[in-house]
Amino acid sequence: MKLPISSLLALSVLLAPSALTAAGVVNLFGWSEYVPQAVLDGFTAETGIKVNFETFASNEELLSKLVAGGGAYDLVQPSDYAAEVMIRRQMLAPLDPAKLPNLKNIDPALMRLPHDPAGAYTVPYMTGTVGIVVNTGKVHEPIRGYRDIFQPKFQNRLVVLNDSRELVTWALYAQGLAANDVTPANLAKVRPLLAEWVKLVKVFDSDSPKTALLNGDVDIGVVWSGEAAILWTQDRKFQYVLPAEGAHQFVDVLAIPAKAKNRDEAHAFINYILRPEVSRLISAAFPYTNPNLAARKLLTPEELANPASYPKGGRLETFRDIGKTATVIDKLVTDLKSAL
Ligand code: N2P
Repeated sequence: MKLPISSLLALSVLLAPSALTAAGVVNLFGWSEYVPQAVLDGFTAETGIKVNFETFASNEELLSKLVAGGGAYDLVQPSDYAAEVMIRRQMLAPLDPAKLPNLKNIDPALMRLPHDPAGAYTVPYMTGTVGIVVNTGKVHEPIRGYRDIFQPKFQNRLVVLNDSRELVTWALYAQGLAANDVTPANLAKVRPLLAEWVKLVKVFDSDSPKTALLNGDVDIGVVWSGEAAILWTQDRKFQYVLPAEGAHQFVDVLAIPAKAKNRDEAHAFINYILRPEVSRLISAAFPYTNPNLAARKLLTPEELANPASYPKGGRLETFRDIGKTATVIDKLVTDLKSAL
């Protein structure tokens, strides 16, 4: 039997659902509020590859799950310093550049950073900062840094990230120290300060700290820049401030665990999100700093003018792998919180 081309095409459309199931799966472990559902759906619609998506709210949560051997993930989304830990512990598979032609879109300045000097294991997803967001409708005094907000007058008016390393970093900065100066002596120094700070906080939330600000439950936050950027799009009264003492800058990446089974699918996903028109959708939903220069060209002037997404100036530092001290920091903050 000879079929015309048109009916063959029709037939392939009819067969598509079974072709979809045959096309495989990718198990993604990523940050909450960071990967738009539309992007996952778009990838599946085009490739037939199903995405199983699980989320975490801190690098330490990601690391402890993977170190314990949990989760059969094909793709993970650590920040720079957590990727550094995973590379050191041989927990990541080298990427195949031949399967990532869209990598050319990434800002070269964000490749081969200290966490992955050879650029062999990681692809930048989004970058951002951690800063202060102020509801200027409620707070009229000038806010420049951590010392201005962690004050008794703002007790119960603060939301901060539920993240031990972040909290300790802000206290280090407030004492004139650097983000990675986590010596036992410096931790002893920040402990009394942090003990006071945690008493002032109303909400600890890393997933969606914007919510408490939007609801008017609190007036000041120390949050991921993308959260502050969303608030600014909702209402210009939410102003973003990079703390004068210093601020954390992160480069969040995609990487493939060494034990991943579906490596081709994982590469296909990475290459998909590196497309400018896909990457711009990520920016539209979660307006962090987009490292994809081709995607940046597609952003609107308003998106590029968002002061939280594309801040100017600032004394910025990235985190480094601090080895076992990470556990010490976690215990310190957990102890202070449980004393509340
Ligand atoms: C997304 C948080 C991502 C930024 N909710 C933290 N590196």
